[in-house]
Amino acid sequence: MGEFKLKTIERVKSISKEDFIKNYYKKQKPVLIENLTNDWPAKTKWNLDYIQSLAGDQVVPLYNSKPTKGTQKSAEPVEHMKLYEYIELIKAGPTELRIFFFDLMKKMPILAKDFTYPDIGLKFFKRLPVMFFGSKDSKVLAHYDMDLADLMHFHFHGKKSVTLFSPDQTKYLYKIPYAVHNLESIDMANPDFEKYPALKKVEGFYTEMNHGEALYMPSGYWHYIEYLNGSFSMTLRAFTKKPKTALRMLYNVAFMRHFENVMRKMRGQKWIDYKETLAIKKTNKSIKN
Ligand SMILES: O=C(O)CCC(=O)C(=O)O
Repeated sequence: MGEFKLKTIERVKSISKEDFIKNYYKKQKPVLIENLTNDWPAKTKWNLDYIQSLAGDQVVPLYNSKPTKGTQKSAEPVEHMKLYEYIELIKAGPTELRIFFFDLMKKMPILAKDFTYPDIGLKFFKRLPVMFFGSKDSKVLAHYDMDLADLMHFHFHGKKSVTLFSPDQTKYLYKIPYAVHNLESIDMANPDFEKYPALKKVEGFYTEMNHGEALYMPSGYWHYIEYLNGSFSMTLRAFTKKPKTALRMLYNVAFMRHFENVMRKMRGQKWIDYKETLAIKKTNKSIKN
């Protein structure tokens, strides 16, 4: 067992557009901005009670942090629950169950009145603000977003820890082919360097997010997240302007994820096992070279 080499993510109180572009966006370097939401109504309004007051009867899919098996799709909910009841659950304490990619404009559009898109030099895609919920014991498996967007991630109500790895660390992370996550048997909180020797080489970034704080996660960055108590987040995304990245995004979204689901349907667990063996072989080879 061991610990990753992690640097603390730079933290600023506020930032100008010029500073953000020059020192973080252009360098594709993460930064945590404490006061980016200071002029948002959300900063004072958004908490679990408020979301609960808007929940009505809506039912939400819930995810845990276990890998999906056999012929299941790569991300499948483990159960469904009324949002109101789910929020009661995360208020009460530890649970693995998370809400993932809750489409704010479709499911709770009234929340769009409570925030504005920061004028920071990113061209945000305004149709897709998404929300995430969890509690102590909720873990988000290490992954990067397949649309390779630059992400501005905001946290509310409580606290969570975020570990990031830049795309150049992918070669050491035992990435699974045709997927955007790594080997799910790896405990990212307590990596086993004997079993997975390439992980010793991994370097990353770490921070803890509090209510109202914003974290810039550059395009293609891996994120591993642990909720430290009942809380929720929102991600705003800006698609890449770089042609090469745009092509990769298209491949991921238009081909890869469908191919993966077809292969799972056809070959089930055999396909998953085959890809895991390949990930181990390829990654271990990369440290020998
Ligand atoms: O914090 C979470 O629950 C997941 C966040 C995430 O994966 C994202 O913003 O892309």
